[in-house]
Amino acid sequence: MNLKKNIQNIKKNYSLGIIGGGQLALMLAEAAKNRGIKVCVQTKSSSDPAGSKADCVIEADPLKVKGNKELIKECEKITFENEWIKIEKLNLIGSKNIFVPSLESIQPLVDRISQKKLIDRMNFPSPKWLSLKEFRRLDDEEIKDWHFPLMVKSYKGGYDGKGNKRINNQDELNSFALNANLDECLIEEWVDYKKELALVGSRDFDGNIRFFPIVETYQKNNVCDWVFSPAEINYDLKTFAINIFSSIVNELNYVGVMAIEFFYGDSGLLINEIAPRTHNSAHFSIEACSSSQFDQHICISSGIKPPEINMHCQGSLMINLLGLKKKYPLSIEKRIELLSQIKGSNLHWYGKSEESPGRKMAHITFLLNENNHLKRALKAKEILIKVREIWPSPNY
Ligand code: AIR
Repeated sequence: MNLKKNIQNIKKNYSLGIIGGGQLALMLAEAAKNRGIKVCVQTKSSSDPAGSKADCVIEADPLKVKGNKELIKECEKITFENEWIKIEKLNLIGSKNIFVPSLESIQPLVDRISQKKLIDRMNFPSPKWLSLKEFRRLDDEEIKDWHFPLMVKSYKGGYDGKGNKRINNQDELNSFALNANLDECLIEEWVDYKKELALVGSRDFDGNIRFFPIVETYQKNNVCDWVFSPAEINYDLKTFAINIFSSIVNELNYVGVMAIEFFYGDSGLLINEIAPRTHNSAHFSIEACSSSQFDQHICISSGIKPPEINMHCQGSLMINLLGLKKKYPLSIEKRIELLSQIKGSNLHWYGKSEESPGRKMAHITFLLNENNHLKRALKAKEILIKVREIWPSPNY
């Protein structure tokens, strides 16, 4: 497939189409603009975040084939900003070679069960799991290997902890199972990890893999609260994570940006989740790196060789700004004004029309120039306190 030729010789109106129009599509569209690449976005409304930066908006539900077909008509290549897609329907459209990453390569990643099966097949460590149906059939002997608390997760659509539930005892499990669709849930062992880590990288059409620094992420109520980069980890751990990433993208012949979230603790490194897209844990790369995750994905999906990735500062702190309750005393305008006054702040406002508790409304990044981890961690703590005085994490 000669993508380079496509880009120089564009026959359609837009180089790239993006299915979905949230904040990830917004930041992809911004990166495309920086490179003079024209993008068209398929999203429900042109007032969705990406609508303001895209060169064209197809106002259609991203899951509807009619809109997908229109997008395909307009764009040389099509990419995704999230994995809530109906691959079976896209497969039927008959323009398979237009998708980057390919439908085949994301197929095993779009639902949790097929992801887990892939991880198991490759013998990579991850929390023990069973489908809820299988779990309910365990006999008295088999169930002894499982201990409460347990985690139930829905197969699909589970992002930011949506569809996850901690189950503390047998009664809770029984009442959960009564109301749940057993075919749509899995049970996972509870992991007492010390840290959460994430690795985001890209793979281009020639098979070259590039990485952002491994980061430490911190979640509150299952949603990412802040991301500190680089994580303080030893060489072996870093190499293991990089090996896992490379093996997975190579196995799938995956092209584009991918993210892997890990737990790290007494059981070592465990894969938590794989996201076939740009990811919250690499937003810091917009300011901190020579090429951001969005730039990498835009380049690769429109057939341009992506630049190498270098971090041009010692570290960074990215803080998510999640929607608060209506009665929060500071207006959004005031919060933005105060946050922008903090020295070194880089605020990214997503332009969502409605603030609801926990919704990702914006993020703010600070570069850290202290020359050792401890000093950076102290500085990050200081910044986090300042930011949270203005815009706290929601307590639902
Ligand atoms: N997203 C995709 N997967 C995980 C996340 N957070 C981003 C995408 C999507 C947006 O979140 O950009 O469009 C949806 O945000 P919301 O606030 O409408 O739920």
